[in-house]
Amino acid sequence: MVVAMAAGMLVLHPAWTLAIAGTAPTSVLRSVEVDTIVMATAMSVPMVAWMRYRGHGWAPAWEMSLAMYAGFIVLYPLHWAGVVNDAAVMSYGHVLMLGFMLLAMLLRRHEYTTAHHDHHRTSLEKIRDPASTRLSS
Ligand SMILES: [Cu+2]
Repeated sequence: MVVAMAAGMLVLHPAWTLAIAGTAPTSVLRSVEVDTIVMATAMSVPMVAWMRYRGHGWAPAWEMSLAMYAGFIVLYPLHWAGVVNDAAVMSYGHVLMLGFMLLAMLLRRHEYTTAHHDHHRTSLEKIRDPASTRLSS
């Protein structure tokens, strides 16, 4: 999951930087708010795709995306108050993001501790063949 996030960060975010290259330095598109929202989106899109591919439902995928945005958004008030600068919002936001992701995982411990293969199996299959639940990965 983190690999998918990093891939989005390394590919999609630079694409955005390139896209706004022609805008004025004072453009709202260059504000740290827009920049971090784009960053969170760039990291969420491949992450959601990866989670869906691994059999997670939409709800945990949205929660995980929310965690990406939340890390940055909670810093905006501090930024507006002049406590933290643009770079700090971007870097601390990534750290907080991981914290929120951990929280999202703890709230759905079962979802994330069960073998991935298990999401694809029906309850009936698990009842018929409970041993393989632990052995599959
Ligand atoms: Cu990032």
